[in-house]
Amino acid sequence: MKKQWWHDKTAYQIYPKSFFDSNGDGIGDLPGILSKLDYLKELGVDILWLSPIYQSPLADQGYDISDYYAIDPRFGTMEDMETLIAEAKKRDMYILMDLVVNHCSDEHEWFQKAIQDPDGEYGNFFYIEDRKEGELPCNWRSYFGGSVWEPLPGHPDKQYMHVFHKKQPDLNWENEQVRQEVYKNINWWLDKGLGGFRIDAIINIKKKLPLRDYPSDRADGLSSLGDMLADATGIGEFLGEMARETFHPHEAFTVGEVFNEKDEEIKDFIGDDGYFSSMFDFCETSFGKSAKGAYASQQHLTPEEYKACIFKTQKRIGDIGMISNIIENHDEPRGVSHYILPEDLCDATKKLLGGVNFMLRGLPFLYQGQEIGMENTTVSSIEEVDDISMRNDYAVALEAGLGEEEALQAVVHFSRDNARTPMQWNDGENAGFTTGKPWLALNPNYKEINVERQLQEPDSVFHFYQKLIALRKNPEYKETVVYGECVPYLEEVENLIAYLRKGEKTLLVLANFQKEPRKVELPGEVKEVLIDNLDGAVIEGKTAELKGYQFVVLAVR
Ligand code: TEU
Ligand code: CA
Repeated sequence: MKKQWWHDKTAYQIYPKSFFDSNGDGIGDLPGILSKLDYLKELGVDILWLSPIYQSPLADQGYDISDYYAIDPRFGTMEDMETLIAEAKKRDMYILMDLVVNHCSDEHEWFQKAIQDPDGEYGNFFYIEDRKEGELPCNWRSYFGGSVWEPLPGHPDKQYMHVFHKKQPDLNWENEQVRQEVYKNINWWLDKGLGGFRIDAIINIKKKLPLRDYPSDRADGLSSLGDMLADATGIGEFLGEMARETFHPHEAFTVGEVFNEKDEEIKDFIGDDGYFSSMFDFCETSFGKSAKGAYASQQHLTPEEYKACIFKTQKRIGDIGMISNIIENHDEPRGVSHYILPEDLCDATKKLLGGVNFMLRGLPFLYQGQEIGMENTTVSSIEEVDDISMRNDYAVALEAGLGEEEALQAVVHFSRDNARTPMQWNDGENAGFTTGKPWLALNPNYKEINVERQLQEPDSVFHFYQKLIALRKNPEYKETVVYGECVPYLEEVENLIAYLRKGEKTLLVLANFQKEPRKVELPGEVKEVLIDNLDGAVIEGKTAELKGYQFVVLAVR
């Protein structure tokens, strides 16, 4: 694997709408992010991924872009964005934007022109089919529920495709002109000094054509998109072209939202000359999800299930490239509420989970609030829910025969609002997020869990993450933490997650994922305890005595 400038960095995802509101309108914004740059620097992160801030009707919270060259006024101005890039640079930090080009907004000029003249130039920017209402061109189901087909406004005999919401029409990547427009926009942003992009929903850009039905997997007669996407070969031609024309000449850092890649494709995606620099590991986020819907999906992973997922990915990736590791993002439950069983949830396990994930080989991505251990929120009625995905999950649960309360409880764990509640800065009004009315209700636990308090407490979750990040930058251990091989250790021992990192030095990561203490045989003599979530690890010769939920990183000989 060739070394790259970003390998030793730590990344952090910001969900701008919920990060910090500078002007009291209840919506987080770019000046808000700017005012928190020093906080992020203190934590130690280097790369900041901003979820979309482009002009958008916010039908899917900015993942529906109506102008790729404009900042939505709710988030700020182009000048604010330029200032943020410049101020980040001064602090040796890099800004990533979200590249959302599988689809645009139905309010984008291209789609408006397509509506005016579906047979003209812009009609071919989208997938538009001649078909009467009630007759579907094919039976694909959208990710947010219902058919991917929707009547084209003003044309009762035509329908357009949207694999997400109907306000997110899919762009036709088979059309060379669409691809050139996308590349032009990417280069325009990179020329402004952007560090790179997180690339949204990218596996959807290649459709299996000609259109045809796939076997239906629910009572609605529709088929989920998985089979079609697995059939649609040739995405590499688009991605290779995009990389050559944009990312590679700029040495941009890119991280793809890639699902279901085959083993033999890993090299093409993130190998030395891959389409992207990195991609996220979704092995554990997809674990236990049911084809029937969220209501039938598994709500927590046991330590054994979590362990199996992380090692599966580590083995698949090996030295081919650098995967990006997460415990959560803006689409997922809070990691601490998903990968820790409710009876085990406490500061010690939050640190343990964070530590296990962070020390894996790969680029660690933190999500805002993770550094203080933010948890899933509480919801008492569907009316309180903003997330369009959760609203659909709820409808699917009702259709499956669940009662209203039962349906709510069955899907709320997966609500995307869990990760989108405003950042908890202090224990004051609205957790210090806004002086106005927050766009989404805060998690009521902000009185206990907030940044101000954790900055004061030396053993807080915040300071634990700060130590992990500092270890990744420590000149003595950096090479091993960044490049060292990840070798599972005592893999079959239940509720123990342990692995070695073997580089110039050897590190041993031990996580006792149970409340009972245990003894662990060590592979060598311990030189130093580098990280300890409980302080006071007992090492006697070649044995470590771990307390319940203890997590340690040991330098071993
Ligand atoms: O998500 C893409 C995606 O494929 C889904 O699996 C995602 O988990 C979805 O939220 C299901 O609940 C990306 C973005 O991360 C997401 O926020 C957007 O809604 C989506 O693309 C459309 O742009
Ligand atoms: Ca604001």
